[in-house]
Amino acid sequence: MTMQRREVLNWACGACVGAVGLARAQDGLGLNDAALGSGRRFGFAIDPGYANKEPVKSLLRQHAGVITAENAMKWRNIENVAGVSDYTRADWVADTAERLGAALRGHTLAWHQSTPAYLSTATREVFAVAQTAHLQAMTARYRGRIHTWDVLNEVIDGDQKNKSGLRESVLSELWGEDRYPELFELARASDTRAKLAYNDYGMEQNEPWCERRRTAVLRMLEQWIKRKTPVDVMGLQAHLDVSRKFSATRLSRFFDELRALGLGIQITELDVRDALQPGTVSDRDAATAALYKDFMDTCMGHAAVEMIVMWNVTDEESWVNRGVQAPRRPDGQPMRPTLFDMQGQPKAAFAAVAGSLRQAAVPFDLKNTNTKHV
Ligand code: 9MR
Repeated sequence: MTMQRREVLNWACGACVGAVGLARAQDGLGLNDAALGSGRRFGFAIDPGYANKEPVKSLLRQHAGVITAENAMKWRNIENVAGVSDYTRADWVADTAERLGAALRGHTLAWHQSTPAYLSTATREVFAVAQTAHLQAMTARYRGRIHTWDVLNEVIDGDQKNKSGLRESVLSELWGEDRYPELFELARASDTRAKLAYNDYGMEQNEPWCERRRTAVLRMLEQWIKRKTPVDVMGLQAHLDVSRKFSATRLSRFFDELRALGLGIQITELDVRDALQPGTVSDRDAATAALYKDFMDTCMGHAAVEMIVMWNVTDEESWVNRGVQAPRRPDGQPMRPTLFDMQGQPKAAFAAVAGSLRQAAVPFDLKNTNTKHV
């Protein structure tokens, strides 16, 4: 299928979702309704544990036009024991997206952190067979339902000593860096309609380490595209931090650089950490809202940015307040990274994001993305 034809199908698929969105747009309250005004989508990553409970359930009904499975589609969660796959939770997320009339992002087919533990000591041959089988099973099972697959996640390590800027991991060791493009070829062969994304973090702010990561990712993508790898989208996770510098000019230039490679851009895991931000809750919320606004205005000012997905819905279930890896605030308070507080009430960040979506300076331009390299 030609890229143009695939784009038409993607667009048609989007139009169905849009019809649901338009019906809701009358009340003007939904974030996805606001995003549709400039041809974009807005949504959230969810997991079954909390997404079927209030207040998350109602917030999704009101605001979600895209759904990503926070954990349910990860390989380790599907196949924890060799040869035994359980798709119950992944299916629930896919069905929930459908019930909401939302597009579905598949996350993620290959990632060092989601490789099942039983494979960590596998030979390269055994690993290659297992990774291929997993990718093919997932893309076949959800074929026709996925808007975009995160094919490969987080292989950049701008700080590593090796010149390639790529991360050393179980994936680089057992699959091989030189074979990353094959993951996209396998995904395209199995699902010709889904857009295929490379997804990574730490490239949105204006810090030297972000600059190194941007340089490394552009170099990697350029090489892939030269060898005709079917990568359509750069997924920018956008786990932002209010204590880090931000430059709209620099981020916009990075968007230009990605677009010059023919790539679309999706913001895939947006949230704002405030672990080091001092002051009262309302001071912290004001600083967070200001960064949300600057970031969102930059995204809404660029034609290649197609969608914005938040990582979690409320501060209550946000990953930054959960799990061992969560960096804690010195005052012991939870962070306030999402648009809704612990009770699901909108915060200053909600108003900032809603305003940005409504006043988008530039519409998403389908024509000028995904066309050069296929
Ligand atoms: O939010 C996710 C958390 O619940 C999981 O424990 C963790 C490991 O699977 O993954 C988190 O999500 C990550 C995402 O898959 C990739 N980008 C970074 C996200 C936050 O760590």
